[in-house]
Amino acid sequence: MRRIALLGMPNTGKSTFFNRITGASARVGNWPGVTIDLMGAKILMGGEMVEVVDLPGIYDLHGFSDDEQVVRHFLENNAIDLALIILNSCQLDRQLSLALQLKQLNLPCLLLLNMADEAKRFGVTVDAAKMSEQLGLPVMLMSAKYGEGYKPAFDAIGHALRNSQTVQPEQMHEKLAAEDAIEQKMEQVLKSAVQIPPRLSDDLTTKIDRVMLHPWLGLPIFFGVMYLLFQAIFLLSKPLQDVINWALLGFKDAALIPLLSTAPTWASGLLVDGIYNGVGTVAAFVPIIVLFFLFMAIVEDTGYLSRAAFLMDALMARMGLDGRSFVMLLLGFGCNVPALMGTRVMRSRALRLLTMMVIPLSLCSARLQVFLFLSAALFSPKAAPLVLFSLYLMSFATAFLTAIIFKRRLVSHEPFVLEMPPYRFPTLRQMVLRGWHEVRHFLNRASKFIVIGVVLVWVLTNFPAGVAPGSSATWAGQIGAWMAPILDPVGINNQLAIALIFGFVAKEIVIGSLAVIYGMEGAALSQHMAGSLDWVQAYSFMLFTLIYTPCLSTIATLKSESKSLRYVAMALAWSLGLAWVVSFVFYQSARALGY
Ligand SMILES: Nc1nc2c(ncn2[C@@H]2O[C@H](COP(=O)(O)OP(=O)(O)OP(=O)(O)O)[C@@H](O)[C@H]2O)c(=O)[nH]1
Ligand SMILES: [Mg+2]
Repeated sequence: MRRIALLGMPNTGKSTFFNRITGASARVGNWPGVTIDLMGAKILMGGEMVEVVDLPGIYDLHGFSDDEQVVRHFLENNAIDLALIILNSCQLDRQLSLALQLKQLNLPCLLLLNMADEAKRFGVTVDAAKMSEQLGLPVMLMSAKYGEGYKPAFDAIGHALRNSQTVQPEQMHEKLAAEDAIEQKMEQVLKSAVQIPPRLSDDLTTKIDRVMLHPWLGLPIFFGVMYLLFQAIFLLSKPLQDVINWALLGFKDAALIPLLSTAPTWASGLLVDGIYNGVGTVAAFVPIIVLFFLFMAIVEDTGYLSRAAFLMDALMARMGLDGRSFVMLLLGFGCNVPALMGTRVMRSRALRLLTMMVIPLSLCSARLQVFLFLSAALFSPKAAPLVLFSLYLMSFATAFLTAIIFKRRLVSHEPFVLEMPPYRFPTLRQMVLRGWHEVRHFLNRASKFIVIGVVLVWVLTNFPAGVAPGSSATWAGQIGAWMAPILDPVGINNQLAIALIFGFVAKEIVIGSLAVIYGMEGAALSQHMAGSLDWVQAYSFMLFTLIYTPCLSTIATLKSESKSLRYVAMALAWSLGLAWVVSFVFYQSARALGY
């Protein structure tokens, strides 16, 4: 099969183009370093199957950050039929050198000058024909996001592919010591084919940034924006969640229970009390998770995250981190795994390790489900949002504390140069792709972890045979009793202890397993929990859930990204210890105060 590789600097629209040409839903965002790993997809082109590979952005072919290594490793191990070099038309003066470097690899190349729409807006003009003539490569001007010039570019790719010959890795070579020649060539091409005004006329970005990056107002505005965002998410998702709960309950009563009336008790118990209640309780949170990711995607795609990095950089530096670490913490609110992988753009290993140490404390959307559920069950509608807010604060507080404690061991001297991309606005198409991606991600996790988790919980709470389900004689009860000496002092009872064990695998299972343990779901489960726990216990449990350990996927990612078992063990031991101490202090103080 023939292969096309997408190469270029970060944030030039490679993934946007990849999504357009393959119909995939690769992550797109308006800051450098969104793609951190390769992603391939197959398409039919001129009657044959072609693999298109999206790669992380690179500044230089000889760069040494982990995402640049990914690209080098790819080039060293794969035959390529066509290199699509994607450049930002507005930054040709900085980016053309990479194209010339790549051309020296002796790969068949095609140059795509992306963001033609912005070039027009900012007053940059490019003569693609002249550039093509000078470089001896096909050059196409287009806009991957809005589709202008896409069709001719697509045809040109087909044409180039038909005329190209596969290049094996060992055939790629580069005449080194050609830096000067590259500079000269670049000057020449720029002079004859590109006109860049002395100042790019992006009034909009300048105007918005005058407010958003204001020395005093910047941070308050940032937190205000985040606050409104969360309010909007909760407001919009509540009715959706109610509809799902209603439908799930309706289906159970009208179809599932009658259908299983003749089945043996254990089978209907496993199917209804185990799988259906467990997965259903988790599924009710899908709308909020999807909305959450959509809103995050908007923030990401506008370029506001780069501003957040800028605003927080000085504060983060005091904790041994930098502005990018803060952005990764924010991304961790969605899911810790991509946030951990996003640290690949950092060149200093110490900085990377320190950032990866704090990311697992970021309150991810799976933990959010647990907190939404418990705060709605145990607190008044007025108090519940405050409870959630306090947990977000705790998430930051514990992350910062962790950084302060570990910064002496992990000292970095990497200077941080931040690029401020212009503001861009996501299109509906991009939003739909992103939303769909998250739904699929949930279904994937549901089928893997959540079903297995709730089935195991059901087994633990119903066996050995003959004991009363959920009683202290079950295996779950025995495990709970065994853990009691550690968890009693923090107010976590036996049932909650079982949920915590499974939360180790995936946090979604926590509420799923509570549904199974108590044998009910939805409103009935909330009411029951409200009757059997008081708010001090619930809050202590939430604190513990927030801090004690990230999920199994996060731990696996920590291991694969750090390549150090010792580091992972240290991160785990630290968070477990911290969780216990924080919950203990809270629980005992609250009790001492008479709550
Ligand atoms: N105005 C405009 N914006 C674009 C265009 N193509 C992509 N973008 C935006 O540019 C930003 C970067 O796009 P990505 O596709 O994530 O860029 P990338 O090259 O994959 O970036 P990395 O993965 O970080 O290397 C996003 O905000 C896109 O929406 C375009 O043709 N015009
Ligand atoms: Mg990308």
